[in-house]
Amino acid sequence: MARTVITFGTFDVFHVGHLRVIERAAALGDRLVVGVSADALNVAKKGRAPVFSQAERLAIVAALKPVSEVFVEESLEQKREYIERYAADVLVMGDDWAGRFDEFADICEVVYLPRTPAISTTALIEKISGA
Ligand code: C2G
Repeated sequence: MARTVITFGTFDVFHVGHLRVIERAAALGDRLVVGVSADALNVAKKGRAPVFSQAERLAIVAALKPVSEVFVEESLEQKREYIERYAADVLVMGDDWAGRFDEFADICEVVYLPRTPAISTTALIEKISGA
């Protein structure tokens, strides 16, 4: 049976760290589904809107070869619902989230992948703005 992998993220100012985690997540199964966080979720949780809108971020992630399907992640609290809706066998997150999603180990495998070092959206924004 096909193995479905699910992952979540904002993927703002898309960079190679995002690409690598998506490639490694896809390699763990046959089909990768990606939840892209809503603009409203970012405003509520991080106190700022992403540089690129959710429609733009969704379009970028959906166009990637390893990605089978994308959806808008409306709330961090709906993970269990999303895992069930997409019948995910594996939940993948970068290890900045290590341990945070262990509660879903009853319905899927939970895997934390090492982050790509030395690159982040925040660092890129600072570099571009000359800070
Ligand atoms: N990532 C990575 N290496 C980097 C930067 C990011 O592997 N240098 C990974 C993160 O660990 C995450 C994914 O890329 O798995 C997306 O990162 P963000 O866009 O920062 O997503 P985040 O805001 O952490 O997700 O339910 C979670 C939310 O959607 C928030």
